[in-house]
Amino acid sequence: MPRIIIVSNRLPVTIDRKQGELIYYPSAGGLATGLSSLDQSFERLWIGWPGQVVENDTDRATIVRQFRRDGMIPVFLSQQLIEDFYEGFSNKTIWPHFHYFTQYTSYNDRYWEAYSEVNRMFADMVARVVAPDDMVWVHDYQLMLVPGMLRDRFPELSIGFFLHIPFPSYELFRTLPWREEILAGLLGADQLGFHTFGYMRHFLSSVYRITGVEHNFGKLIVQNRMVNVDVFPMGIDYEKYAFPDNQDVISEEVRFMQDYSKRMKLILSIDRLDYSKGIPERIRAYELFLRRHPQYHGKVSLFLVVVPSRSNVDQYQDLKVEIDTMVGRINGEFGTFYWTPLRYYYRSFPFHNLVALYQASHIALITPLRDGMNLVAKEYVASKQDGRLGVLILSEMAGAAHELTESLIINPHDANQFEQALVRAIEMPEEEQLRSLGDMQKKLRRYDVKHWANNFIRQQMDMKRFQQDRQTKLLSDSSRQTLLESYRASNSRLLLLDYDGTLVGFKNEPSEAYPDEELLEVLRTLKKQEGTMPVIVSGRDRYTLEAWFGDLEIDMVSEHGVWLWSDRKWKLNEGVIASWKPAVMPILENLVERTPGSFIEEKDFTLAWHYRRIDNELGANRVREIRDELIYLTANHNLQVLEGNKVVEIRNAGINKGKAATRWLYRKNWDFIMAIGDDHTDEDTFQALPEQAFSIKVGLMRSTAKYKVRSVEEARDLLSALSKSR
Ligand code: GDG
Repeated sequence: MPRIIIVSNRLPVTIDRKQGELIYYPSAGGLATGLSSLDQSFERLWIGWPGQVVENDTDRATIVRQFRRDGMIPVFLSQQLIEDFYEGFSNKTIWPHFHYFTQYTSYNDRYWEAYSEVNRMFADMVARVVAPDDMVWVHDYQLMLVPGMLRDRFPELSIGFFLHIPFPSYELFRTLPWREEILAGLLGADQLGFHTFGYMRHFLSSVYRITGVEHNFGKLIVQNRMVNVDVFPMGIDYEKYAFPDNQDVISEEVRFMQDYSKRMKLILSIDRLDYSKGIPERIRAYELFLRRHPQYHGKVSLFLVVVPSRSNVDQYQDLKVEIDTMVGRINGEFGTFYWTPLRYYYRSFPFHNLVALYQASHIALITPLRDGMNLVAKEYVASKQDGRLGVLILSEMAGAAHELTESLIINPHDANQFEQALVRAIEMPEEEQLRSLGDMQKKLRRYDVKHWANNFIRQQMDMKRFQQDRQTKLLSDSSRQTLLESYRASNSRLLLLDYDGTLVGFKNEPSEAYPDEELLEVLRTLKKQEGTMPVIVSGRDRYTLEAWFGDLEIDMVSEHGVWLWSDRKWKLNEGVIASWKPAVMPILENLVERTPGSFIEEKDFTLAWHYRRIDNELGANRVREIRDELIYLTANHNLQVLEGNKVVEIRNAGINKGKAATRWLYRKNWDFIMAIGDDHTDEDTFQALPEQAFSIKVGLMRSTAKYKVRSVEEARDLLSALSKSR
């Protein structure tokens, strides 16, 4: 039976001790609900920290046994590791940094070591239980190294990762001393998910700038493995908030508040104590509102719920003092014997009371300075059933703002806009409130947490299948054997060999990619074999090819087929002209003027603009810029514009490697033909081959070739085997 192994910092349970006895309560958070709705044919296993330090071996054994029954496996952490890994690196380094609070980022090697150690412990636990067909789904910023650690040990394992907090812009991410390690950890996954397109974009840009790996529509090739990066906005358990059961368990206190809401416009604010949530900014905006609008005094009240969190971290203690002081000041200044403008609760509420608060409040103020998604905003909207009214004022800095577009969206730093939104919310006509709520509810119902979890898992499964499909073309040991035998058994053999990216790897400077002695020796040996004809089919200029291979006396194609070299002479292909060059050259020169690091390569009948040493995005923008101009010119001169790997080439139409290859293909009745190449210009060669030929693509990208090899090394290895097989 296929299994999903969830790996998250916390298990969905709370452990407690009553009269010395260990007890635990399952806590159904959003993630647990989403997962429980997955196709029942999946078995589930959850690995995580149980939320308590447990030192005693007997207690540990009891917990392991009890948890096992519910499909959970605890990872026990010592007090020191919790301080350094959880409170330290996770909450004093990654959390502030990824939420743009770099002034709070702690750069501490001990924290980093603990972070690596705990990630290793989680990866070890997965390794102990995982089976080859399992899918692993790792969650959040505390465990970013786990995918990479698992990949090192299980090259074929299906691994997903979801980040619940923002991924910061490259400019911020780059300042972390551990940036390479973090990216390497994350890129161990087959699929990476983010709440918004913005976070995904930041991630892809960081990957490109730091590791040099480029993406194509969110797909990356990392060490010959394809990785899918996509947006999966997390939803809520809609039914649970829209139609809560057991409403009679609501406390007296909340009942009082429900009555209160009949006399007063209630404004609800609810968050964990966290500087990212913008609580002081919110209170300040409320103060401004009270100051500017005395007409609302006695008619509104802000219920400020702050849920205790991370109280061991200094900044959280400071924040608490700041909030306490502000609340005291406002109530002292504006409050009357009959009216408290701000009611402040520093604690959490049981679920049913929370929903009752959502239902009763007229306005919700959800205005974080940064927030990955923010589920409270979604829960508030969902709770407004049966004609209940409500207005959501939502920060544009929360991931949820991308979906809840019918709310009043504000910039939490702009106190004036904030204050105006409050007035608008108080005065908003009922029909408008109902319309906005209805529109948002439709989206929340459809894209709920079950949809989120199913969608992530389904795409992860598709990704695995896709990777396997690509692997099916890989030259297996037995196909390689067949190829070698067929080579040995034949008398006339044609080898069409691309050069750059096939026989040698790419270099920043094209002239540095010269052939090494080992390669020259293989080519020499092949050439000497009776009946073997190696031909180099390249896009390079003829002077370079002649200088490098002229002495070997092997045939060559240069400039993708403009020149053909046989019997120590170059022959020009018919119909090519160079009279168009003066018209195109100034366009490319202008580009070089404006783009330091790019350069023009002039061949006899081709002009190429190379941008491999400059920022890829800038290069791509420049290409877009000149495309129109070039298309106009090329139509008049019968030219073609080809966009290659960080190069744009302009040359005569009708010239390509496939056409050039036919000159050799039909020269003889070959009984063995093999073509090998790495980029799309080689596809023309592959397509020109007869059915029985062996076509081989270097790399895993899509190709019409019959077989693929993973790398230049594998391609050379094959060629070397051919050279030794006769
Ligand atoms: C991270 C990201 C992202 C809150 N107070 C009480 C209470 N809650 C529940 C809410 C909600 C959850 O806690 C809070 O979720 P958020 O999404 O708002 O925020 P984080 O905990 O910071 O979560 C965040 C999320 O991951 C998911 O990916 O949205 O951006 O920071 O469900 O209902 N529940 C109860 N009493 C309370 O007093 N019972």
